[in-house]
Amino acid sequence: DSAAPLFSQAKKFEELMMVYSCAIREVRTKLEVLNDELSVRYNRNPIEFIKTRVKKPVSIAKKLEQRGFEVSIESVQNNLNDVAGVRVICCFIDDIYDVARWLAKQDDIKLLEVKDYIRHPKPNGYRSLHLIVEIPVFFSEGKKKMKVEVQIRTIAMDFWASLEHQLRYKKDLHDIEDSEAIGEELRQCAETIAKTDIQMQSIREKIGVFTELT
Ligand code: 0O2
Repeated sequence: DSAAPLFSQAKKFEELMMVYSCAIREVRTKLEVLNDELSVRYNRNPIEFIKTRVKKPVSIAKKLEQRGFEVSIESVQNNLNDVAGVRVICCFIDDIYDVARWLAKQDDIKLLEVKDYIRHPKPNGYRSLHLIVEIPVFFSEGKKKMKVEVQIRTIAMDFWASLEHQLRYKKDLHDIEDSEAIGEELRQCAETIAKTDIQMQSIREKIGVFTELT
């Protein structure tokens, strides 16, 4: 019986994670519907692929602690925006803004926040468009409004971010010699990739595909 409060907390946490994972499914479906419609109507596929994840309990606790918040179930919902994460990989830069606009204008979606790391890249070179949206999820006892972080990027931006993430997690860049030079090299790679993205976009415009659709 002394374990009862612990079990009850564990059950509540499991339920919260289930709700986040349902919210992810709702957003994913909306994006897939958009892509299917555009594919059939205009032979256009702005979304190359979608990755989703629910943040792991250890990462949730770490982020709350780092930010000075209490580590509790209520605190997760109140203080974290990225427990539910959807990553949308697009072909061209313009696709990113189109997808963001199409998603945000759906009337059951509330756009809470936009961080444009494409127009304003992070100092390390990171690029992506981040949206925090709120979406209702319907259950037997009513609906719950859940926050989902949607990261939208090109294939090229995803290539850089995935490798940089891997390198950063393998070893903390601050702990190694030449960390500044390595950071600068990574930033240069991001610049090169960004130039290529712009070039690909301009090639698409020259060929004239999809430009009639805005
Ligand atoms: P993981 O493992 O991807 O979940 P917020 O409280 O949400 O406003 P936060 O969390 O700093 O503040 O938000 P931000 O900077 O908009 O986005 C955080 C997420 O974006 C990260 O999640 C990464 O997924 C991605 N991201 C941001 N900066 C970088 C970067 O420099 N490199 C890479 N590879 N990804 C980045 P997490 O929780 O850090 O990690």
